[in-house]
Amino acid sequence: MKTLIKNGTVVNSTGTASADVLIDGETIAAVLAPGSHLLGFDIEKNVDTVIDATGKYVIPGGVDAHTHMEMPFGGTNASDTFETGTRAAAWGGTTSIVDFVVQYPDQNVLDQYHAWHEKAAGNCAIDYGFHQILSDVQDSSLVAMDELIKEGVSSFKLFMAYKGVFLSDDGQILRAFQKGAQNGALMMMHAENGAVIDVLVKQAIEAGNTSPYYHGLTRPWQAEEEATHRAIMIANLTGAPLYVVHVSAKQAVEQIAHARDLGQNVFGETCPQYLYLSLEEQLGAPGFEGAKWVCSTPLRSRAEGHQHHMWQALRTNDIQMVSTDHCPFCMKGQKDMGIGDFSKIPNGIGSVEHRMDLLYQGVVEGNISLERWVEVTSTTPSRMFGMYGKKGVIQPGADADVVVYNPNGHTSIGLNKTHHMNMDYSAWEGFEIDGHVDTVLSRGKVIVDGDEYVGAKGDGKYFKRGLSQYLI
Ligand code: DUC
Ligand code: ZN
Ligand code: ZN
Ligand code: ZN
Repeated sequence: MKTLIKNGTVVNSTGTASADVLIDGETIAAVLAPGSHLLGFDIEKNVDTVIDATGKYVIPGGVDAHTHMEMPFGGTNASDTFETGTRAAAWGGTTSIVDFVVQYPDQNVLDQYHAWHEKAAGNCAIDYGFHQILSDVQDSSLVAMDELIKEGVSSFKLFMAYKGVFLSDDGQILRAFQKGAQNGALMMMHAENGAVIDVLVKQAIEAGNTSPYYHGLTRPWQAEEEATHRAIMIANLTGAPLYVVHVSAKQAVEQIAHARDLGQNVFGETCPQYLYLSLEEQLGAPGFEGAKWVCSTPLRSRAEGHQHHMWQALRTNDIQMVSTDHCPFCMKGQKDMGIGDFSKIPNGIGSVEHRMDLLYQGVVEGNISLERWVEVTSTTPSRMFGMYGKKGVIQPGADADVVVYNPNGHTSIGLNKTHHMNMDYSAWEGFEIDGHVDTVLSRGKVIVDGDEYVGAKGDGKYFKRGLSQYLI
């Protein structure tokens, strides 16, 4: 099967050019001057399919490196399965995810890894890889880290919050980081001071402050800044590379920027919710509606300027990339467990479908360049997590994961508009995007054509990742 995407504007993180993209089977075979003939050979007459991308961008498919499909969490399961979540991702122009295998305390790391394969295999619309969450760092976990790297799991997430669920103490973090420094794994950190948060939460509930808004107030930026700093210091001490997930506070950004200025391998990820949404808007939501945006780290105050600062950090590379932390829950039957006690609201927002569009709106509004859009949503995630060459770039030899994006199209986001995630609300209701995902190819196969999903479950395959290709 040969496909020619002709007359488009190919956008890579390194630059933009008018070019045709020739796909042979699952792979990009050539990027050519528009209308070129190869050695007198008329390409267009010799392909099976021609996609006309006149006036459109041709970009590498999105790589969302932070998802939680069907994760057991907060007394329930994240509402998207690998099937529904990866299909929604495809609709939105994301062609790879890296999901988190969870080890809860007392669970065996490798058993969990195999269990995640069972959930995902044969169900995904797009390619997927795994990170491993370690909730209980013991000798066996450290041995498992070596084993998992051989399986293509080259990044490990630890938590400084969620006591009894995920929390590691600083000694455990040190040991895991020592292992990462030794075997080359990228260490990922949920950086919030859990002990401080737990007391603030208890005090708020006892004082009768039970509404969703208090979720944010009891997870203050100081708890994020302090934990980010502590993680950076433990990484510095051990020599492990560090990737801080879901950075929301501008003070945490400053910690990361400072460490980077000193030459340390420290990286930061933010999410669309920390660029667009705020604590004030959550406060303004009537009744229990604020639960829709309960996630951790929490939404931050717009008056304090976190969102503005985050866009800036994304431009200057103080923050390297944008993932979703896609962790969807329905209001009915899930989020509503926290009526009367915000601490019982399952933490998470669903965005896997909208990340490419939301960040493209950042291009339209002058917050990032076109090339930076591709870089933070596709190229850097691919390099960061050892997928570059195959994912995150339009070049010969890469997997033909390609999105034709129409800058003259429009996307209205909302529950009864574009919404394919398995949720009974949209955290992004009413967002209007001055662009549209027109066509999505996953390894050469068209899986989204216009507004129709034309792929099949099981199209997506496990991606065995290498070590990070982003280290200094
Ligand atoms: N934050 C969330 O919002 N959900 C899942 C776990 C996390 O760290
Ligand atoms: Zn987290
Ligand atoms: Zn997460
Ligand atoms: Zn559409």
